[in-house]
Amino acid sequence: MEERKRIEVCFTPGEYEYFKGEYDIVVVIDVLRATSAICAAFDNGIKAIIPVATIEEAREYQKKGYLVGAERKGQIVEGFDFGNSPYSYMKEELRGQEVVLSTTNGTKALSIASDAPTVVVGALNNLDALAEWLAKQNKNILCLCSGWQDKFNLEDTICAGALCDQLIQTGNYTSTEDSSIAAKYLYISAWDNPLGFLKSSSHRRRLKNLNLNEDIKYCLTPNKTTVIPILKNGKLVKL
Ligand code: 3SL
Repeated sequence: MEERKRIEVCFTPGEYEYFKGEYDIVVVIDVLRATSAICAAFDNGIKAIIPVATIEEAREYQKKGYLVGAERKGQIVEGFDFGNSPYSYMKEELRGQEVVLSTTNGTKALSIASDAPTVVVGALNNLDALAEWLAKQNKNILCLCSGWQDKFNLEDTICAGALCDQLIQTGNYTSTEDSSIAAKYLYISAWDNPLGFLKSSSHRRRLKNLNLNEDIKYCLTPNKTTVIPILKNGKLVKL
């Protein structure tokens, strides 16, 4: 019998070095809000997103005439075209465009993972489509949670746990790390009511204080889209 593949969870970019190099596919997750906004952008017909880790890199692209989104601590960075709200990417004028994006944690995680053979974007918004695609790859998978400034967060972990659960249920995958087992249990506890479960989570509070309730609701709604963004030569494109 063929050995089962692994799906594991890394809680924060800061721990990535301990997982690095062992996985064929890395799923970068930043439910609130970077990877949800990226899925919304592709759902709306954006052509490509160039994720950059720093504001300096974002400024360089801006000088070259690119449309650039930049967010730090939940807010649009002054001087940029938009931030990180999924709703910013639903505008008609962005269809068919190539844009640049820099966010506090999500694009940093994408940049850290960029040396992996395959990097895809995960969110609750594309959960089932992504799980179905991952199951067909039959490869070792790491879910890299973006967290918050290298600290653990609940929403990314729940999303990673949901992916583990779906893949384990196929019978072809297993999770052996305690982080993955914990993520799966958190997902099981949260799933009846993710919005309620995350009521007191740190980033939900942070975004609520910025009056971003609609963004929170959008990002915490599973399966709004079937798009799977994938990193190719430094750009995210639709798979
Ligand atoms: O950390 C990130 O990359 C962002 O998603 C944070 S925020 O939701 O825009 O505040």
